[in-house]
Amino acid sequence: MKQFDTSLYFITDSTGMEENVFLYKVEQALSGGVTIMQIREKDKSTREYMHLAEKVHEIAVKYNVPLIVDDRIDVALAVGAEGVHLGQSDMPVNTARKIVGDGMIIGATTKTVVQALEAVKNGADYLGVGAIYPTTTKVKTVLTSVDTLKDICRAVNVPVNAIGGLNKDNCHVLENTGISGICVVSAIMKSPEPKQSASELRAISEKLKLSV
Ligand code: TZP
Ligand code: MG
Repeated sequence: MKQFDTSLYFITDSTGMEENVFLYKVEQALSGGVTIMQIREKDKSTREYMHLAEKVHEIAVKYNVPLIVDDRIDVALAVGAEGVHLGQSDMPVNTARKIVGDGMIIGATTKTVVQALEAVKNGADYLGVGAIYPTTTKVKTVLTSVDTLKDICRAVNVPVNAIGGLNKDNCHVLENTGISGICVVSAIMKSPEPKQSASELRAISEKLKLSV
């Protein structure tokens, strides 16, 4: 059985950052209480993506935090990451499952109950649902209502995380939704104090989970 905790799911974005600054932020975030992490790179070559994923994985292992690779099963397998995250335009979850086997975590982005049920039937271990709020992070997405988020949480038996524009001041809308955690990019990545932000967000997420 795969064990992972999605309470505070941190997604990285190295855009415009020197590698050492990026890696320092990642380590700070982990030391602040991130429970699961995703490396998400949209503009890197395969070689560059692998290089960064290897570095990030080395740090994540020290904190015993699983690393999920966005979009790329090949990169995830190559660096020995714990999982892969797939959107609606990426490789279908059932195909990915055949390739990676049962041991690897597969996450899926879903925006409707139909998509959520399909992803879980096909072998997804957790779902990301959003965007709950408009986001400044580079992504093709539309807003998902909190009601839809609730419906998805009720419909599936895997962890469901909310994503999109979330920060410490606006997570209260997620009370009583049934989520297992929150996903954030900029609330940690763009914070001048990533460790403190991660620690605050972790506490907020733990409290939200108790509101179910
Ligand atoms: N999918 C939906 S919103 C989003 C992704 C990857 C980006 C979330 O970034 P932020 O900075 O936490 O709003
Ligand atoms: Mg994707």
